[in-house]
Amino acid sequence: MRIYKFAVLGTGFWSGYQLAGWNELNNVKPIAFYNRSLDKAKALAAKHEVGFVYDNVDALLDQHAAELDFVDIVTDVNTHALFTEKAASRGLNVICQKPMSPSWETSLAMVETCKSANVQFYIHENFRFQAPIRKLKEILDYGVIGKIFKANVAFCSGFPVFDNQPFLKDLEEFIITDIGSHVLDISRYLFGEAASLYCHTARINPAIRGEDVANVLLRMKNGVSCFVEMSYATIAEQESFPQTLITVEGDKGMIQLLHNYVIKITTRKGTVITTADPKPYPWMDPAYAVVHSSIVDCNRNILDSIMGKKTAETTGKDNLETMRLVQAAYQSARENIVINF
Ligand code: 89V
Repeated sequence: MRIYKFAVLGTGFWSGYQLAGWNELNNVKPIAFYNRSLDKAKALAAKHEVGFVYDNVDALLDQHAAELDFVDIVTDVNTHALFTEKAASRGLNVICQKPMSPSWETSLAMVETCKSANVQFYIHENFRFQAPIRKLKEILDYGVIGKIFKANVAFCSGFPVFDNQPFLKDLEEFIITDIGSHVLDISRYLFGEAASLYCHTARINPAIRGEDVANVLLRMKNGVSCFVEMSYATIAEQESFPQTLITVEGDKGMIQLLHNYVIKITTRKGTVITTADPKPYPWMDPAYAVVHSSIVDCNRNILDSIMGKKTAETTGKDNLETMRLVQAAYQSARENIVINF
C-alpha cells in the first residue's frame, strides 16, 4: 500500500485535530512540522512521532519536497497565500484551511498559482461534511418536501470561541470570514449558486475588532430565498455551538435540522423524526464533536482526489465561489447595497 506523506504548516489549536483526523486514514503519514515557535511544533511532533520540526517553512520544503505528496496549511489566514505559493513552487499539492485568504484578489491568485504550477489545491472546508448536513441533503434530494422555496441557515451562539482561538478577536473582518465561509458554503452545497446577496452586520462584543453578527439574505439561482444568519452574541436557552441549525421549506413540507442533530420532516401527513449523530472518535473535543468528526470525512474526500480516485468537493476553484459570497457580504454591508452575481 502506498503511503502518502505530508507536512503540516502550523501546529496551533486546530492542527492537533487535523492530525487526529488524518490518523483515521491508514495510508497517510505526517513527516515534518513547521511552526513559527519551535516548541509547539516539537510538542506535537513528539505526540505524532514526527522526526522533523522547523521554524522556517523554506527550510522544511527544501529539505523534504522530494518525498512529500502534499502540505497541510493550518496557520492563520494571513499566511495562507504565502505558504501556498512556497509549496506550489516546489511542485507540492496544497491543502489549506478556510478561509482561503482575506481578499478576493488574493484567493484568485492562490488558485491561479496552483493551476500554473500544475498542483492540486484544496480548501479544508469541513462543515458541509458534517453528518447532519449530509443527511439533510440526502433527504432534500429525495424530494420529500417538494419544490424548495425558502431556507434558514443559522449559526448563532454565545460560545466563548476566543478562549481557544484568541487571534479571532483581532480580525477586522471576523464572523463572515470565520463562520460565514462555513455557512455560506453549506448554503451553496444545499441550494446551489447565488444570484444576489444583501447583508447587515453588527459588532455587539466591544472587546473584539470585527463584526460578530451578520445576516445575509441570498436569492439562489434556482429561486430559493435563503436567509443565512450568524452570531457570536446570541444568548439562547439552548446553546447550539458548533451546530448549524437549518430549516428548509418546500411546497410539500418542511425539514428542520435542530439541536443535537435531530431532523424533523413535516408534510401534510404529519411529522417524522430522525437523527444524524456525528461518528464519534476518542480524540474529539465534545464541545466541537460535529466539527471534529467532519474533519475525517473532509480529509478522506481530499485524499481520494490526491490519489486520483475522484474529484474533491472543496477544491480551491470551487471554494472561490464561497469566497465570492464572503467578500460580497462585506461589500453589501459596507455600502448597504444588493450585490448581483
Ligand atoms: O472552523 C473553525 O474555523 C472554527 C469553529 C469550529 C469554531 O468555527 O473557528
